[in-house]
Amino acid sequence: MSVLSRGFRRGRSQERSDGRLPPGQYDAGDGFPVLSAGPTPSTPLDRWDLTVHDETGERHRWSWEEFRVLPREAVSVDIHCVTTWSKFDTRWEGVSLDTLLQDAPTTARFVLAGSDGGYTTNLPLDDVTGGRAWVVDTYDGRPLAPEHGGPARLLVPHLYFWKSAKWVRRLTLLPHDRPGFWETFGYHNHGDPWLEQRYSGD
Ligand SMILES: Nc1nc2c(c(=O)[nH]1)N[C@H]1C(S)=C(S)[C@@H](COP(=O)(O)O)O[C@H]1N2
Ligand SMILES: [Mo]
Repeated sequence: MSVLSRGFRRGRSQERSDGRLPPGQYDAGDGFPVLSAGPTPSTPLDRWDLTVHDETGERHRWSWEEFRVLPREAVSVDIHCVTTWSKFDTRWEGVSLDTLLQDAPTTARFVLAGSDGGYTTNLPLDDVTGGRAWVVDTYDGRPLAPEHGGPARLLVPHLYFWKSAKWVRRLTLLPHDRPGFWETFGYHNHGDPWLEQRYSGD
């Protein structure tokens, strides 16, 4: 028993030699924890849409069929949850935010992602453009599971994973920053895992 649990702990806390484990994180290995602040919503695909808003109203809307034929990218990235697990080489497919936001108004400097169920999270536009963020609908070659944000979630792997809003439906472009759900409850406004920006004040 003690041998097993010691082996397990050593596995969990193992340092990577390649410098890909941010400070204070452990490698979750094959595990993929589910972290949701509420129940898993279920929106039928024929009622699903993704919209881009600014303060003057809706600028774009894609139905599921329209979203599915946008130019797609496959990405393999490491993800880092503020609760200290990291997962390496996760494989996703979806649409780059560069594609979704390509004619964003020049006044926009922030985006507030909004999800089915009411979750929100805020990001600087600079963090979600330049090939660093996607709306993904495929994980490891299969449709994204509902508990992991299916049919589609935001993926912003260079920030803590709470910024990757599951069940995303709306991207609101803003000239000024507006804190989202966890940011209002004390999480760091930016959330860079390499700087350990876990909580406000870090
Ligand atoms: N809509 C929504 N998105 C969310 C969350 C949530 O509660 N609701 N939790 C966030 C947090 S804290 C993390 S760590 C990841 C967890 O994603 P996973 O459940 O696929 O591991 O989703 C993020 N996106
Ligand atoms: Mo998290």
